[in-house]
Amino acid sequence: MSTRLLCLNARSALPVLKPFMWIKNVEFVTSVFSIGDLPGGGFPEIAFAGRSNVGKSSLLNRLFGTRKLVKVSSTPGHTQSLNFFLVNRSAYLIDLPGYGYARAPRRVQAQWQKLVEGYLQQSSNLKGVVCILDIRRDPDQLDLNLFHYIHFLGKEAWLVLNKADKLKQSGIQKRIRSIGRVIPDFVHGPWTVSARTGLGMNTLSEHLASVFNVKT
Ligand SMILES: Nc1nc2c(ncn2[C@@H]2O[C@H](COP(=O)(O)OP(=O)(O)OP(=O)(O)O)[C@@H](O)[C@H]2O)c(=O)[nH]1
Ligand SMILES: [Mg+2]
Repeated sequence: MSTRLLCLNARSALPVLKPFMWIKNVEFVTSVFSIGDLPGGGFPEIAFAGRSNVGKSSLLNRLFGTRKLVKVSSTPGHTQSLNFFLVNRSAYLIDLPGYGYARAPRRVQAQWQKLVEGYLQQSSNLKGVVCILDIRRDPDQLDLNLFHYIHFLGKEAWLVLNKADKLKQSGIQKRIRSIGRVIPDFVHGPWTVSARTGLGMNTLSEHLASVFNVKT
Protein backbone atom coordinates (compact mmCIF):
# COMPACT_ATOMS: atom_id res chain seq x y z
CA MET A 1 0.00 0.00 0.00
CA SER A 2 1.57 3.30 -0.97
CA THR A 3 1.56 6.09 1.56
CA ARG A 4 1.09 9.30 -0.30
CA LEU A 5 2.21 12.44 1.46
CA LEU A 6 0.53 15.72 0.77
CA CYS A 7 1.69 18.84 2.48
CA LEU A 8 1.29 22.51 1.70
CA ASN A 9 3.96 24.55 0.04
CA ALA A 10 3.91 27.76 2.08
CA ARG A 11 4.72 30.06 -0.83
CA SER A 12 2.31 28.88 -3.47
CA ALA A 13 -0.27 27.20 -1.21
CA LEU A 14 -0.36 24.41 -3.80
CA PRO A 15 -0.07 20.89 -2.39
CA VAL A 16 3.43 19.45 -2.77
CA LEU A 17 3.11 16.24 -4.75
CA LYS A 18 5.14 13.11 -4.27
CA PRO A 19 5.30 10.14 -6.61
CA PHE A 20 3.73 6.88 -5.52
CA MET A 21 6.11 4.76 -3.47
CA TRP A 22 6.81 2.20 -6.18
CA ILE A 23 7.84 4.96 -8.61
CA LYS A 24 11.44 5.56 -7.59
CA ASN A 25 12.56 7.23 -10.74
CA VAL A 26 10.98 8.72 -13.90
CA GLU A 27 12.73 9.92 -17.02
CA PHE A 28 11.20 11.41 -20.14
CA VAL A 29 12.75 9.40 -22.95
CA THR A 30 11.32 10.53 -26.28
CA SER A 31 8.41 11.96 -28.26
CA VAL A 32 7.56 9.72 -31.17
CA PHE A 33 5.96 11.24 -34.28
CA SER A 34 6.56 8.31 -36.58
CA ILE A 35 6.19 4.58 -35.94
CA GLY A 36 9.73 3.96 -37.16
CA ASP A 37 11.07 5.93 -34.18
CA LEU A 38 9.69 3.81 -31.32
CA PRO A 39 12.31 3.42 -28.59
CA GLY A 40 13.80 -0.01 -28.01
CA GLY A 41 14.70 -1.56 -24.71
CA GLY A 42 12.08 -4.28 -24.56
CA PHE A 43 10.54 -2.84 -21.39
CA PRO A 44 6.89 -3.61 -20.55
CA GLU A 45 4.56 -0.77 -21.55
CA ILE A 46 1.25 0.71 -20.42
CA ALA A 47 -0.33 3.38 -22.63
CA PHE A 48 -2.75 6.13 -21.57
CA ALA A 49 -5.43 6.79 -24.19
CA GLY A 50 -8.61 8.81 -24.47
CA ARG A 51 -10.38 11.72 -26.03
CA SER A 52 -8.58 15.00 -26.10
CA ASN A 53 -8.76 16.88 -22.78
CA VAL A 54 -9.87 13.93 -20.58
CA GLY A 55 -6.72 14.30 -18.47
CA LYS A 56 -4.24 11.70 -19.75
CA SER A 57 -1.22 13.94 -19.19
CA SER A 58 -2.57 15.16 -15.83
CA LEU A 59 -3.00 11.58 -14.59
CA LEU A 60 0.58 10.75 -15.52
CA ASN A 61 1.80 13.86 -13.71
CA ARG A 62 -0.19 12.76 -10.62
CA LEU A 63 1.41 9.34 -10.70
CA PHE A 64 4.86 10.88 -11.11
CA GLY A 65 4.21 13.45 -8.37
CA THR A 66 4.91 16.36 -10.69
CA ARG A 67 2.96 19.13 -12.35
CA LYS A 68 5.18 19.67 -15.34
CA LEU A 69 6.93 16.50 -16.47
CA VAL A 70 4.04 15.76 -18.82
CA LYS A 71 2.71 18.81 -20.66
CA VAL A 72 -0.87 19.74 -19.76
CA SER A 73 -2.84 22.34 -21.62
CA SER A 74 -6.21 24.02 -21.44
CA THR A 75 -6.21 23.81 -25.26
CA PRO A 76 -7.52 20.43 -26.40
CA GLY A 77 -5.34 18.45 -28.79
CA HIS A 78 -2.17 19.42 -27.01
CA THR A 79 -0.37 16.07 -27.07
CA GLN A 80 0.33 15.11 -30.68
CA SER A 81 3.09 12.56 -30.27
CA LEU A 82 3.54 9.33 -28.31
CA ASN A 83 5.48 10.44 -25.22
CA PHE A 84 7.52 7.75 -23.50
CA PHE A 85 8.30 7.94 -19.78
CA LEU A 86 10.68 5.36 -18.35
CA VAL A 87 9.79 4.36 -14.79
CA ASN A 88 12.38 2.74 -12.50
CA ARG A 89 14.53 2.22 -15.61
CA SER A 90 12.42 -0.85 -16.31
CA ALA A 91 8.93 0.04 -17.60
CA TYR A 92 7.32 2.58 -19.92
CA LEU A 93 4.22 4.67 -19.29
CA ILE A 94 3.15 6.28 -22.55
CA ASP A 95 1.05 9.40 -23.05
CA LEU A 96 -0.89 9.02 -26.30
CA PRO A 97 -2.27 11.96 -28.28
CA GLY A 98 -5.97 12.58 -27.63
CA TYR A 99 -8.56 11.86 -30.30
CA GLY A 100 -11.89 13.42 -31.17
CA TYR A 101 -11.03 17.07 -30.97
CA ALA A 102 -13.60 18.30 -33.49
CA ARG A 103 -11.67 21.41 -34.42
CA ALA A 104 -8.46 19.55 -35.18
CA PRO A 105 -7.81 19.54 -38.93
CA ARG A 106 -8.64 16.26 -40.66
CA ARG A 107 -4.96 15.82 -41.46
CA VAL A 108 -4.12 15.87 -37.73
CA GLN A 109 -6.93 13.43 -36.89
CA ALA A 110 -5.78 11.05 -39.62
CA GLN A 111 -2.22 11.35 -38.34
CA TRP A 112 -3.41 10.48 -34.82
CA GLN A 113 -5.15 7.39 -36.07
CA LYS A 114 -2.17 6.19 -38.07
CA LEU A 115 0.29 6.77 -35.24
CA VAL A 116 -1.81 5.30 -32.44
CA GLU A 117 -3.14 2.33 -34.41
CA GLY A 118 0.37 1.62 -35.69
CA TYR A 119 1.75 1.73 -32.17
CA LEU A 120 -0.99 -0.47 -30.68
CA GLN A 121 -0.47 -3.01 -33.45
CA GLN A 122 3.31 -3.10 -33.32
CA SER A 123 4.14 -2.98 -29.65
CA SER A 124 4.71 -6.52 -28.46
CA ASN A 125 5.60 -5.16 -25.00
CA LEU A 126 2.26 -3.41 -24.48
CA LYS A 127 0.60 -4.94 -21.40
CA GLY A 128 -2.59 -2.94 -21.69
CA VAL A 129 -4.20 0.44 -22.25
CA VAL A 130 -5.60 2.78 -19.63
CA CYS A 131 -8.71 4.10 -21.44
CA ILE A 132 -9.76 7.37 -19.90
CA LEU A 133 -13.18 9.01 -19.99
CA ASP A 134 -14.39 12.21 -18.40
CA ILE A 135 -16.79 10.77 -15.82
CA ARG A 136 -19.43 13.32 -16.80
CA ARG A 137 -19.70 12.02 -20.38
CA ASP A 138 -20.90 8.74 -21.81
CA PRO A 139 -18.44 7.02 -24.16
CA ASP A 140 -19.09 7.88 -27.79
CA GLN A 141 -18.39 5.91 -30.94
CA LEU A 142 -14.70 6.90 -30.98
CA ASP A 143 -14.24 5.64 -27.42
CA LEU A 144 -16.07 2.40 -28.22
CA ASN A 145 -13.98 1.94 -31.37
CA LEU A 146 -10.84 2.21 -29.27
CA PHE A 147 -12.05 -0.37 -26.72
CA HIS A 148 -12.92 -2.80 -29.52
CA TYR A 149 -9.65 -2.21 -31.34
CA ILE A 150 -7.62 -2.94 -28.19
CA HIS A 151 -9.65 -6.10 -27.63
CA PHE A 152 -9.27 -7.14 -31.26
CA LEU A 153 -5.48 -6.88 -30.82
CA GLY A 154 -5.69 -9.18 -27.79
CA LYS A 155 -4.64 -6.47 -25.32
CA GLU A 156 -6.30 -5.45 -22.07
CA ALA A 157 -8.39 -2.27 -21.76
CA TRP A 158 -8.66 -0.68 -18.31
CA LEU A 159 -11.37 1.94 -17.92
CA VAL A 160 -10.54 5.04 -15.87
CA LEU A 161 -13.17 7.68 -15.14
CA ASN A 162 -11.38 10.95 -14.47
CA LYS A 163 -12.47 14.37 -13.14
CA ALA A 164 -14.54 12.79 -10.34
CA ASP A 165 -13.83 15.95 -8.30
CA LYS A 166 -16.46 17.64 -10.48
CA LEU A 167 -19.24 15.50 -8.96
CA LYS A 168 -20.68 14.69 -5.54
CA GLN A 169 -20.52 11.08 -4.32
CA SER A 170 -24.13 10.40 -5.40
CA GLY A 171 -23.38 11.83 -8.86
CA ILE A 172 -20.30 9.64 -9.16
CA GLN A 173 -22.33 6.49 -8.44
CA LYS A 174 -24.99 7.53 -10.93
CA ARG A 175 -22.43 8.12 -13.66
CA ILE A 176 -20.64 4.81 -12.95
CA ARG A 177 -23.96 3.00 -13.45
CA SER A 178 -24.80 4.90 -16.60
CA ILE A 179 -21.38 4.41 -18.21
CA GLY A 180 -21.34 0.75 -17.12
CA ARG A 181 -24.46 0.08 -19.20
CA VAL A 182 -22.67 0.89 -22.47
CA ILE A 183 -19.18 -0.45 -21.81
CA PRO A 184 -18.37 -3.85 -23.39
CA ASP A 185 -17.81 -6.72 -20.94
CA PHE A 186 -14.17 -7.21 -21.88
CA VAL A 187 -13.26 -3.75 -20.54
CA HIS A 188 -11.92 -3.97 -16.95
CA GLY A 189 -12.78 -1.51 -14.21
CA PRO A 190 -13.78 1.23 -13.82
CA TRP A 191 -11.25 3.01 -11.67
CA THR A 192 -12.80 6.31 -10.60
CA VAL A 193 -10.20 9.02 -10.08
CA SER A 194 -9.36 12.68 -10.02
CA ALA A 195 -5.99 13.83 -11.32
CA ARG A 196 -6.74 17.14 -9.65
CA THR A 197 -7.40 15.96 -6.08
CA GLY A 198 -5.73 12.55 -6.16
CA LEU A 199 -9.01 10.76 -5.39
CA GLY A 200 -8.80 7.07 -6.31
CA MET A 201 -5.22 7.35 -7.48
CA ASN A 202 -3.84 4.86 -4.92
CA THR A 203 -5.97 2.10 -6.34
CA LEU A 204 -5.07 2.94 -9.92
CA SER A 205 -1.39 3.17 -9.02
CA GLU A 206 -1.50 -0.25 -7.35
CA HIS A 207 -3.12 -1.74 -10.43
CA LEU A 208 -0.37 -0.38 -12.68
CA ALA A 209 2.33 -1.61 -10.29
CA SER A 210 0.80 -5.08 -10.30
CA VAL A 211 0.77 -5.15 -14.10
CA PHE A 212 4.48 -4.32 -14.04
CA ASN A 213 5.02 -6.88 -11.26
CA VAL A 214 6.36 -4.24 -8.89
CA LYS A 215 5.65 -4.34 -5.14
CA THR A 216 3.83 -1.28 -3.71
N1 LIG B 1 -11.32 19.27 -12.56
C1 LIG B 1 -10.41 18.48 -13.12
N2 LIG B 1 -9.72 18.91 -14.19
C2 LIG B 1 -8.80 18.07 -14.73
C3 LIG B 1 -8.54 16.78 -14.19
N3 LIG B 1 -7.60 16.19 -14.96
C4 LIG B 1 -7.27 17.07 -15.91
N4 LIG B 1 -7.97 18.21 -15.78
C5 LIG B 1 -7.90 19.40 -16.63
O1 LIG B 1 -8.32 19.05 -17.94
C6 LIG B 1 -7.55 19.75 -18.92
C7 LIG B 1 -6.90 18.77 -19.88
O2 LIG B 1 -5.95 17.99 -19.16
P1 LIG B 1 -4.78 17.21 -19.92
O3 LIG B 1 -4.10 16.39 -18.89
O4 LIG B 1 -3.96 18.14 -20.74
O5 LIG B 1 -5.65 16.30 -20.88
P2 LIG B 1 -5.14 15.33 -22.06
O6 LIG B 1 -6.08 14.18 -22.07
O7 LIG B 1 -3.69 15.01 -21.87
O8 LIG B 1 -5.37 16.25 -23.34
P3 LIG B 1 -4.68 16.13 -24.80
O9 LIG B 1 -3.20 16.14 -24.62
O10 LIG B 1 -5.23 17.33 -25.51
O11 LIG B 1 -5.18 14.88 -25.42
C8 LIG B 1 -6.55 20.61 -18.15
O12 LIG B 1 -7.11 21.90 -18.00
C9 LIG B 1 -6.46 19.92 -16.79
O13 LIG B 1 -6.11 20.79 -15.74
C10 LIG B 1 -9.29 16.37 -13.03
O14 LIG B 1 -9.17 15.27 -12.48
N5 LIG B 1 -10.20 17.26 -12.55
MG1 LIG C 1 -2.06 15.38 -23.11
